[in-house]
Amino acid sequence: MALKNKAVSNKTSKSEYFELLEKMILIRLFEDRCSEHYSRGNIKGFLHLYTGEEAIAVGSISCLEKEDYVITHYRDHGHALARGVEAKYAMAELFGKSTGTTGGIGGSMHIFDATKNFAGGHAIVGGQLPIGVGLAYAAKYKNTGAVTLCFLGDGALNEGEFHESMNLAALWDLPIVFICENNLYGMGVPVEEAVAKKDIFEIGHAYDMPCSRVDGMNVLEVKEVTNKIIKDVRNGKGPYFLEAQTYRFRGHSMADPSMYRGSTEEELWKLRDPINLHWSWLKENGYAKDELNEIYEKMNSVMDDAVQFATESEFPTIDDLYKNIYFENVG
Ligand SMILES: Cc1ncc(C[n+]2csc(CCOP(=O)(O)OP(=O)(O)O)c2C)c(N)n1
Ligand SMILES: [Mg+2]
Repeated sequence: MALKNKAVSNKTSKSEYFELLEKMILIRLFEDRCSEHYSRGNIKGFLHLYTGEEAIAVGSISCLEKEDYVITHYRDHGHALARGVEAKYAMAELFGKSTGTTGGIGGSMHIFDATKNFAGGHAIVGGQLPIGVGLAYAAKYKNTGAVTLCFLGDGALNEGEFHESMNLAALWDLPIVFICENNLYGMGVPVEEAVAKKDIFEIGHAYDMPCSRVDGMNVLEVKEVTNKIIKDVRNGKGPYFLEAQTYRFRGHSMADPSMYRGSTEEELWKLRDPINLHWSWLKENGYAKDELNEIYEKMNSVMDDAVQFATESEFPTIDDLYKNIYFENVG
């Protein structure tokens, strides 16, 4: 495990550096509130938190334009917030309220916001991949210039549709970046017991797709690397496969006490907390002094508002269950 936070070239402005920090703290506090309200029974169903992995969504999504697309797996709160989905609508969705991003019908794993080109939140492992390829195909066909960032977990690497998606994306030279968030486990299964390829990013070679690995705990490195990739993809160089190495600081879901991994491993990774790493970098490089408490206060107040909004919103009605459904009467 590389423990150094690499310096990156100085093309990002001070306000952008702080924006990255704020976004990561926003996600961290959002997940803390989710955990609290799951325990209180206000959030029901499955809940998978993104705590520890914030730098990947924040660093990469910060490089996108408005017309670009983001699509992801079920651990989706971080990607949604990084893409600009407002915390109060995401929280209302988790509370199952009609003001949520999918009217309270989707829940934690299905946050969706067409106004932000955020195409979900998909609960089936690998299910987002062919849809992401479809978004990229549409962009190429319509010549919109949009790039699709398609996130997946290491667990999706063994799904057939991962390989079908990689193949079609490469065959058709589509403007898509696959970002594999390798957090070392798929539920409780260590990645080395599930994936035959040791250096995961090299799977891209099987499809003649350019590929590399990035430190997923270092927001500046993620930003710099994905920025270059996105530029190339936008300029017609075809798809890219990026492995981001990371770690989830909590169990797979709220129901998982994480008994399969050692506390030493967890503690070692927590030394590389992406928020602390970025904060230290900002201080060491003269960008920050003592603003951290103020940022936490500001983000905590965003969370207070989000929880209040979610609490005071109404549940959907029984009639809402029958809206937005495709069906064909074959009787
Ligand atoms: C097709 C399918 N198989 C199994 C599951 C059950 N399942 C939910 S999450 C998960 C593990 C996925 O791990 P990974 O992709 O590494 O994501 P992470 O939870 O580590 O972020 C599994 C097997 C599912 N949702 N879909
Ligand atoms: Mg995983």
